[in-house]
Order: sequence, then structure tokens, then C-alpha cells
Amino acid sequence: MLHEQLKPFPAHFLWGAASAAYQIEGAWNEDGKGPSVWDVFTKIPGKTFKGSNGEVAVDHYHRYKEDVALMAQMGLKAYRFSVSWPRIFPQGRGEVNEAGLQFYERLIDELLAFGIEPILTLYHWDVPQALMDEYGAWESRKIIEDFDNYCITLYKRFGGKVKYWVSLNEQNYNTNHAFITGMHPPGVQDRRRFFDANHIAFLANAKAIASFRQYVPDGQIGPSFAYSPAYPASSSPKDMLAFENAEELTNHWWLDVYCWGQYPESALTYLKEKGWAPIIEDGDYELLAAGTPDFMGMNYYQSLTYEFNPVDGVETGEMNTTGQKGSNADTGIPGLYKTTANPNLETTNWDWAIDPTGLRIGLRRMMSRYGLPVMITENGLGEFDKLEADGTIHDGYRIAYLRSHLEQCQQAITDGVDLLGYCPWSFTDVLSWLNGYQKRYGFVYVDRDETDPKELKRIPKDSFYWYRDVIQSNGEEL
Ligand code: BGP
Repeated sequence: MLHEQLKPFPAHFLWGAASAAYQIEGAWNEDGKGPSVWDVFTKIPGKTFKGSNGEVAVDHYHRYKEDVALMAQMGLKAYRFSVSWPRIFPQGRGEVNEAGLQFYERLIDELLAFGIEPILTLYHWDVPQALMDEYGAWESRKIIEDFDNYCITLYKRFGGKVKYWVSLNEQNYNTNHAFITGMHPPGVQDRRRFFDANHIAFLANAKAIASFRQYVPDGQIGPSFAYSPAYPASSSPKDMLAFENAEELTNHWWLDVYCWGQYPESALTYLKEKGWAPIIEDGDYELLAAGTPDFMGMNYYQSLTYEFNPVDGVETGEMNTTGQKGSNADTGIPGLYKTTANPNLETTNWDWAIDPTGLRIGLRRMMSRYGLPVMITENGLGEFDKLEADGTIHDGYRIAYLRSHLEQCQQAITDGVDLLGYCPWSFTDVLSWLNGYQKRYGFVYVDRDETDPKELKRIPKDSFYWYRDVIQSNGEEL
């Protein structure tokens, strides 16, 4: 659709930025916090780039006032952050750690004092290690109640102040690495366990949303999905079918359950044949239907292109975690689909396709199929940045990336998408789970590297000033 005139961004559009506890806070064992699975996993040699971890991260725990002051200087309207579950419940359940709650209370109050809307993510991958040790975390139904209890604790404490909530962050991406590639804790490679853990996570998500209705009736909640809209590599029926398979198993499998409480039929049939289908108990579908979201959070970085994959074809391949362009391998499910490079798109140094139009396509697919408002809870460019001798960072490539994606947001809004906000990843530079500190996303540079935290000085990049002006013009000047 070629629009003659574009609709403006809505008046109360949430111009935001995003982060996650483990990637920014540091203070990993302070004020009563218990260890998360990441505190333990990152210490296993060879798991992360140069052994990097979040013990110090960018020390946001101690510098949150400085960071919020920078957000205010930028004119941010919203800030998406996550709460660390083991900071609130060091053992995952049982006694609550008041000092943990107080940290987030101070952060929320600071944001509100500057008129910045807090968007609180309940879970961004840092499950308490205690629950992993006790019952295997997401592999046991026991987590449904413990997660609900943790969420209710936060609803009760912050529900009066926080109106936008994200339940689970990227359940799809996280479990893919936790149970298929083995690159996230618990480092398993087993499709059966993958689908079972996902089913339990869906139930926990639904239960937490059902409770939300009770405790925060005037708030809005939804999960954030790592959405890579699927493209077919060609119009050959074989590739088209591979693309359909991928869309069904990599997108609808999650989105249908979140939004409709149902699994896509052909995918479920396939999993039953393979012996990979999750165990579904009586009452599960009722719970799923009782916990559907108000909006869908969308984390968009790239589209993915799929082609035919023979039964003896590729499975999981090497992932580029070094920034050496071209080191990423194709992945897939033999007999169903495999990824392939899209020759029409440029890629980043980490081999992620740069595709702003894919964002518009994704927003439209989401609108057409589920009819829910969408919040872009992540979007951004991970790149090497250079701190110049005069203390500046010229990240014109990041401005170009974000601008082109915002242009497509406006196209999508004009197409009829109800877009609540845009929270680029990330506000400051952060620890990238597997890629260390050299893969940077922030508007604010943090001077540290994998081995040396240095002074952790904050320095606004060129993109900081560009985004400030975008916000000031409510997106009229991109
Ligand atoms: C998403 C995560 C974020 C963030 C981002 C960038 O998957 O929700 O936490 O890390 O991706 O990814 P990466 O750091 O791997 O480049």
C-alpha cells in the first residue's frame, strides 16, 4: 500500500527505551539478592564471549539516578526495565527481600518524578538459581505458582504507580537457546523438553495475567515476543511450504497460545508424530484462555528467510557471537525448513539482516491475525562503536537504522496498526548475553569492556541527540 498521506504518531505515543536487569544492574550479590541462573551459568568457562558476565554490568544499581537524569535530558516518555526475581525472592519463593523491592521503588519514583512512564518487565530470563536447583525451574509445573506469587508481590507493591507491564520477555528466544542450542541456562539440547518447558511457561504467563486483572484492574499487560516475520526464499512450492512451516512453528506456536489460548493445529499434529508434543493436562486450555493479554509486546530485530530443508538437512548451526561478519550458519528442522541469507538485505557485523520493511510486515501480520494493540518493546542495532579522542561517538549507522524503522512504524500506523509505543534496545550500552560488551546498542555509551569495568563513564552518542529531537517533534522530524 502506498499512502498519499501518513498519519502522525499518536499524541500520547510512548517514546521509550529498554533494558533488562541482568544486563545493566550489576550488584549481583548485594542487599540480599540471591543468585540467578545467569550468575551461575556465565561462570562456566566458554559460555559467554570472553567470559563476560553481569556481576558489575553497567552498575545501574548504584547509578540509576544518573541514568534517569540522562533519560530526562533526552525527553524520554517511557522506560522499559525488568525486575530481577532473585532480588525480590532470593530463594525464588518464601521470604520476600524488602531491600530488593525498595530498589525498584526508588527507580520507579525517580522515573515518575521526571514524568517518565515505567514499563515493568516481570521476567527477563534471570530465574532464581534456587528454583533451578530445586525443581528445574521452567521444567516443573511448580514454577507456575511461584511465578504467580512473585508477580502478585509486585502488583501489590507497584500496581498503583506502574500501568504498563510486560509478563515474559522473549519466551521463544530464551527457551530456544535454553533447550535447543544449549547456549542459555540450563544448556540443554532436547526438543521434547523444549516444548514441555514452553507449555509450562505459557501456563505461568496466563496465570500471572489472570492475577493481574485482580490486582491492577486499570493496567495493561502483555508478553514480549521475539518476532522475526518469516519470508520464503523463493516462490517454489517447496520453499513456500518451508516458509509456512516456519511461520507456524516459530511464530504462531507462541502468538496463538498467548492471544487465543490454542496451539496451531498442523504444528501440534507434527509434534505429536515426532513425540515432541507437550503434556497437556485437564484445565490447561481453560487457564490459557483466562490469561490473554491486553497488548502484544514485539521485539523486532530482523526478518528471517526460509527454504526447503531435506530430511537429512541442517539442524542448529554456529552462531556469530564475535562480530565477525559471515560466521553465522543456517539453522532449521530437517524435513521442515531452514534459514538462508536474504540476498536483498544488508546485514550487521553479527549477521542480522537489516529490514525495516519487515517491521511493517510484522506489525500488519500481528494486527490482522490477533487484532491487539502492539508495543514495540525492543528494536535496535548492535554494532561496534568508537569512542573518539575528543570523547564523542558518531553512530550515524544507528541513527539510520532507527530512523528507517520508525518510518515503517508510521507506515504501519497509517495501515491501521494500533501502536502504543516504541522502546528501542537499549538506553545505555548493556551486557549482551552471549556477545560481551563490544556489541553495543545504547543511546548512551558506557566506557567499559569485557575485562575492565574502567570508570563506567556515561557518554551520550550522536543517536542520543537525534532521538531527543524525534521525541520533541513527536516523530514529525525523523
Ligand atoms: C533480545 C533480548 C535482549 C537483548 C537483545 C539484543 O533478544 O531480549 O535482552 O539482548 O535481544 O540481543 P543481543 O544482545 O544478543 O545482540
